[in-house]
Amino acid sequence: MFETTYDDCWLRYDRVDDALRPGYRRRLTHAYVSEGAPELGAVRAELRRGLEGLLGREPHLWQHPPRSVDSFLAIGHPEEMRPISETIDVDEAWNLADGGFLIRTVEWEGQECTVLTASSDRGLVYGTFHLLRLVATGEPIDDLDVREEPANENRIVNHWDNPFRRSVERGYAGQSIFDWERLPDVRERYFDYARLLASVGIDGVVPNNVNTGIPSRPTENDAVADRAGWQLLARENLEKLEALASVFRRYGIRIYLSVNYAAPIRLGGLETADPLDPGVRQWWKDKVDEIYEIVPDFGGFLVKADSEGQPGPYDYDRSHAEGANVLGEAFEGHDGRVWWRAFVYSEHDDRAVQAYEAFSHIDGEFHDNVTVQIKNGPIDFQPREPISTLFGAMPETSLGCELQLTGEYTGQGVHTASHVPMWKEILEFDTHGDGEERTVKDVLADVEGQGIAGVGVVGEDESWTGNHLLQSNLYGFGRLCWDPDLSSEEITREWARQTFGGDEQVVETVTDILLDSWHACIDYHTGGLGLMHMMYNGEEALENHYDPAPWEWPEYHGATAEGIGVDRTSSGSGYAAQYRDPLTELYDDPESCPEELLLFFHHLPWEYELTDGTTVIQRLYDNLHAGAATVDDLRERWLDLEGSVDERRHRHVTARFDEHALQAKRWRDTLCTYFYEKSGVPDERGRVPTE
Ligand code: GCV
Repeated sequence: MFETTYDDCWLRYDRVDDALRPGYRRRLTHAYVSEGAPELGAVRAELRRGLEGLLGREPHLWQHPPRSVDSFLAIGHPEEMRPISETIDVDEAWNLADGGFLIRTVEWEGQECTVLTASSDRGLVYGTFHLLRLVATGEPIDDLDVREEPANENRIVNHWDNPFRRSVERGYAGQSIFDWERLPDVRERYFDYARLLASVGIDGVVPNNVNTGIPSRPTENDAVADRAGWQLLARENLEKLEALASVFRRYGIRIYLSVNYAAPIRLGGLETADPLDPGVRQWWKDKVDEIYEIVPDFGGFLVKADSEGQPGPYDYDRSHAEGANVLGEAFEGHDGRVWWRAFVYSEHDDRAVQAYEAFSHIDGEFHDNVTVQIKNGPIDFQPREPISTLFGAMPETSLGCELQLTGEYTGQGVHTASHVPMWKEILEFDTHGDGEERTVKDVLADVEGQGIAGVGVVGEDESWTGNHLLQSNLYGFGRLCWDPDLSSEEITREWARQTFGGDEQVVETVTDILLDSWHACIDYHTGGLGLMHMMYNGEEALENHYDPAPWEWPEYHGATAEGIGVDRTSSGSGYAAQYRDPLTELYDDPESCPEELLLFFHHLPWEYELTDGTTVIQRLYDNLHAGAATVDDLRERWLDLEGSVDERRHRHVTARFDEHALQAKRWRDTLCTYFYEKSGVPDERGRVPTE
């Protein structure tokens, strides 16, 4: 089948330095790998590919311990192979969490041996990628004592891809890679995508959009509007799903589906989708049983209900717990889970308070196999938001955190904006859940069935992500889900080293560009004081959110002639009161509210003085200018790498930076002009907007 060409991303496996090669070769040229599960096939294939690239020589793969060599690698389950069972603590290995692995340097019968073992097949895959990463980043492997377990039980990418139509909602990297028309024929690209995901520990993929009603073609004609996401539950499509699952399964990744809450009506021909109706319950149960007959390791459902036009339990006057539980019950007896999104609006005027209103009072009412999936902030993936109050409000529920890898509001695949530092800030945020220190990452880690979901970023584009530098968001997402204690810098360096090779100046420059990019993005998109949602929406609403248009949604920034910001304190919209103490107090008072969120929580006079004596309006001007200036600087730093980065990728990223720099100025000038027109207060530094 015809395949477009595409990048290897961080799995380039470029040849390691001459000086290091002999040491690695000695340890890794001979590999004794167990057989059996499909994942072991993936392990062997990756070793061949990776070591050939890195060391210039394919490894010899053995079915028994190689006797005539000094040193070898052994990969398998604890009791399967003597070099492993006789050198490591078998119980320790079996007790590792699903996906965890050990890599140790041992001596066995006079030979040096690097053993890699795990309690699950996917653990062996992750361990193999880990070992290859050590080599690719030039780390020593002579005396390994690695013990890794994923911090989050579920690590899932949610694609907003519209099946058959192959468009991607909020996707900026070309068409969907998933070709439902041709499935069950599988594409090479599925394997490579699975490799990328598994290499950073991702274990689940939802291949279709949560908006399941988007028809296959933009048409009013019902006859051809019959192939939308909700139809993937139909038997003929489940067979296609199994073909996809069979590829991802090799890498320990499970496939899920976004489903439509009205499926019993649309697909099953019932008259209702009321969750308390016995016929509806039975329909979901039968459907789930049918799925498992076809896809034995099916992961579960993702549901967007009662949100932005999607059907849901409110249609029948039922709560979200009642709505989700009928699906949860259908999964009883199967190893699957329902991911129920909390992205739900309510009647309240302020969108920020709405999800909490819909969900906090039903904490503890969800079935064991339902996870409530909460967006990181209360609005919608803005460059910076306060953390959703729901993370501190549902201790009795399995929670999932939903992050966005794609850049709907952060430059849409054009702007270089690393989300990794933003995610770190989110995961480290202290919710004060039980009146004690409880960061979001602790809240997540404490309950069974928890996890992190990320809205996907890849498409048919050669770079996968629309911009080579944004591959780092996919990489960083996986790495942080696995280990939220890694620093943004460690993750970004690791990625840059594997993606751009060992030239230290390139690695350092790329790392610094990415680490500085998020703050720049906040500054020129928002002014850095907690404003947000000032983008253009327009006619083609679903495809926009790129250009600045602060006049479109005045309720989000609250600018008047007197002041700016939205009163979300306890006496305002009440959002601050949804936090646990002492956060409510902290945000309620403009004196203690962190400056970066000040105007999210407070409506203040334009000339309100900040701690250093600068006024609000002046700080907005300054930050907007600083953001755009930083983008110019990031672009310059990238241009300096000409000749050190291959021409193809250098040209591609340069073109993105050219547009990024223009667009950052457009945001700066539009917002400065708008704030000036509203406030009448000129920039004391005399900078005049050009637009
Ligand atoms: C998938 C925002 C986005 C929509 C998205 C929605 C959601 O409204 O703009 O494109 O729909 O969030 O998360 O469900």
